[in-house]
Amino acid sequence: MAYGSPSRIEDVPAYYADIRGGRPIKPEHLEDLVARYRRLGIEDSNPLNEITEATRAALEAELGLPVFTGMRHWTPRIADAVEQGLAAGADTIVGLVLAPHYSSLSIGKYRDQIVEALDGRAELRFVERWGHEAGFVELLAARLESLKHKHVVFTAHSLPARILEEGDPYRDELLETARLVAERAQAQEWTFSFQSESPTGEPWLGPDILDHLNELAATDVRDVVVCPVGFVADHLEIRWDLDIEAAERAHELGIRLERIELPNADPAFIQVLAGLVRRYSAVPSAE
Ligand code: FEC
Repeated sequence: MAYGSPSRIEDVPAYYADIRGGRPIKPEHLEDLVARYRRLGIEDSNPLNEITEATRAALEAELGLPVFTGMRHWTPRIADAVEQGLAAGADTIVGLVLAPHYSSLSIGKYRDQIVEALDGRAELRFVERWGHEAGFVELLAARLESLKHKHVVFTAHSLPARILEEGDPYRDELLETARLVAERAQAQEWTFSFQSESPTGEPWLGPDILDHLNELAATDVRDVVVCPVGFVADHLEIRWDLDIEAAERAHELGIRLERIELPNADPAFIQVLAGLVRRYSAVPSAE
């Protein structure tokens, strides 16, 4: 399961409406979103969804089992993937989200969609979290290897701050992945910040990467490498929020900013995903 991205530029309003779940959208927010997708070159096709398809195809080839893609906010929907799986004769379905850390507002929402779509018609083995998997930590650490002398900023998507009062494990899980990767890569100096806050009118988890760059500049940090730990592919939040917005802020502040390559459909990442599916398929009641 993946977040999903609009297929073409004219799909952006419907996609945004799906994300908002019926709540109103300010016209200026929609215009801004269309402009961001346009600047990333999404007109008649979307390379961001192609990465998800490449990941699906590589995982299917590695496992020798049918693998279907279901998007949380676009097509094919999670319900479509469930129907395809059932039509292929599945009596057990492993639900795996292409996002590593659990939050009730993230992985919990994917789970709600797959449980509802399945409606008890097959056994579901749902992977709730995988951000501390050794192979994932190793993959990110390897990408930091040649950059570890710089100040490392680990990032992940922000969420409304109220989740902390609800006891949500999201922030703790992210910090633990950051700590594990930093330790494995022997990073000398590292911090964590959130990114991609949405204009919903309530406080979100911080610090935001843009504010954090200001803080780093004030303490004379000049070489920064960003290591996103809460995303696995090059999509809008990476290619806009980091590669354009954060890069512009860093430039203004005199900071040299780089980021690691995301896992995308890298064979080493496919091995991590395949290992999870094998484990969850083999064990009657998943961890
Ligand atoms: O590349 C693409 O086209 C899709 C990029 C994309 C990813 C992504 C991942 C996450 N989101 C998460 C939470 C929220 C919450 C809201 C929210 C809003 C948006 C909007 C866009 C968007 N998100 Fe997203 N998210 C991506 C794209 N996200 C576009 C709406 C416009 C905007 O904010 O700029 C607020 C919803 C609301 O309005 O109520 C909450 C989380 C993740 C990481 C986990 C995952 O991938 O599932 C958490 C990729």
